[in-house]
Amino acid sequence: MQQRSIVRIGVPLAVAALALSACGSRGDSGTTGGGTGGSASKTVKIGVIAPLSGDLSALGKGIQHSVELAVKQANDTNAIPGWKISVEAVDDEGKAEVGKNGATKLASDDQVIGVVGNLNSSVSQQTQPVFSSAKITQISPANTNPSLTKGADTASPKRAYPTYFRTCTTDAVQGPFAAQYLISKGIMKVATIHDKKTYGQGLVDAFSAEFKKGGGTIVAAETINPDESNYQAVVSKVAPSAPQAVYYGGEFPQAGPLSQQMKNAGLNVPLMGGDGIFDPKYIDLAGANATNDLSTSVGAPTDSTPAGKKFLSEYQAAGYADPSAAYGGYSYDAATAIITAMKATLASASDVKSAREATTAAVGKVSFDGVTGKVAFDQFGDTTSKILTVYKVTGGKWAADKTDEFK
Ligand code: ABU
Repeated sequence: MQQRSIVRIGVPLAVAALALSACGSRGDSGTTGGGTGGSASKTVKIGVIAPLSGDLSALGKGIQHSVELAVKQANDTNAIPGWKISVEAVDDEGKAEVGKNGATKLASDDQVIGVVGNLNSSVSQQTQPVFSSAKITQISPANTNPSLTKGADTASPKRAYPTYFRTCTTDAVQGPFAAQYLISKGIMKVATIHDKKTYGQGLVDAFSAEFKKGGGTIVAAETINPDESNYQAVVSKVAPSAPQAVYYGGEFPQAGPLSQQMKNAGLNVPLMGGDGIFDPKYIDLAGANATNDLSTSVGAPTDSTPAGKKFLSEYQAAGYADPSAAYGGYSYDAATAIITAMKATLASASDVKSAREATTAAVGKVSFDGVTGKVAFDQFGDTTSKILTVYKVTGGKWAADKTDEFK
């Protein structure tokens, strides 16, 4: 038998905590402890905090199930003798306030040792202090805004929270990688548009600085309101500057319709964005004219490495209802980092809470070959990996065009 639970946090904190029991290893909604846990007598929890409902839920569920897979495998191999690991998933809806309430809920659970999440940088800005106060390790598989690790003053970087880590690289790398790619293709005039959120604005800033440094010209710089779906006004402002491409900072629910409305208005140039648009739903939303649109995403394509292929095959065999999506490998590696740390810190611990601080310290020292490559963290909590991929919409799918390490 496995413990399954789902917790959805509303504003104000309206908690619907539903505890279910189920057999088998499927985890198509809510949360699965997974695995046998051997003769475990004590329980430790890894939290997941991500959008499990709303526009970004496909990404969030990929995060949740990838953590569940890592936990199930750890329990099946009795990775931490005497302890059974279970997963507690909380829906942050991709919203800052909901995320903060969810973090508070997880932090109040004495069995939680670490969490994987959030997806959105703007949500993690609210959850970081909550987890830090509770000495709970937080590893994001998807946050790319640089300030989360290095603080707001990038000229004088200072670790923001000792409990925060991420397995994905940052927009300080992703934005310049995109700029260098466009310049290498002879695209020297670009219009930028962003959604005014932490991730989107930061990504456009990083892109623009590198693009100008490389001799390119930002011919227009506009913003959209992410709560709206009609972008005709911004397209009309950008089109007269005759850009060769539009660089968008934000996520696919807005980027897809923006691409479609650009093309329909005669602005028939590629839209390029970051990992926030790297999802099949972008192509569905953008429509037939999305061909040749571009995105970057963190790491190498998961199906391009032996470790990635193994992960995808095990994920599929586990029978989850949702794909692992853009951040599955990064989530699996984040959970593995916490489990690796727990192997040392729980061996002699009588309870979870007293092992939290040591677990954070141990996470900071992990070094292993994961699904996404070498998993290790620098002094800020950032991944040491700087590999990125440019994807191009080709034949109705995202196809990898260039994978490289950013230097
Ligand atoms: N990295 C893209 C989406 C998540 C974020 O807000 O950082």
